[in-house]
Parts: sequence; structure tokens; C-alpha cells
Amino acid sequence: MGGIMSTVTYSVPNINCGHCVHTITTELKELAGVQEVKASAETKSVEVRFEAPATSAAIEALLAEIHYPVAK
Ligand SMILES: [Cu+2]
Repeated sequence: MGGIMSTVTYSVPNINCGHCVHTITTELKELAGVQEVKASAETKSVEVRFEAPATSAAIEALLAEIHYPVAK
């Protein structure tokens, strides 16, 4: 291991409750390379710490797929 670790915070307006937080956390952690997920219903954001093979594009695609698209 020892790849470059990135931390990116995504704005996700659809996060409304603990269920959303749980779903997002569970799904993102299944993506290879994702190390840590901090989702918040208060700030409607998701902070993800990841390394290869995960990419920011793959994380955004997964969020869109589970109906939590990232706001641009
Ligand atoms: Cu919810």
C-alpha cells in the first residue's frame, strides 16, 4: 500500500436523516480504496478519505447511482 491519500468533501443536498447517512456510509465503504466516510445530515455533506483504486469520479458516480447526487 502507501498510495496517495485524498480527502474530498462533497455537497450532497439529499441527505436528510440518519438513514441517509447510514446508506451513504455503507455504500461508499464498499468501494475499494475508500478508507473513511463522514456523512452529515446537518451540513448535507460527505467527507471521504480515499486512495487508489478509488477516484473522486467513481465516488461521485456511486453517490449519483444511489440517488444522492453531488451538487456542483
Ligand atoms: Cu434520510
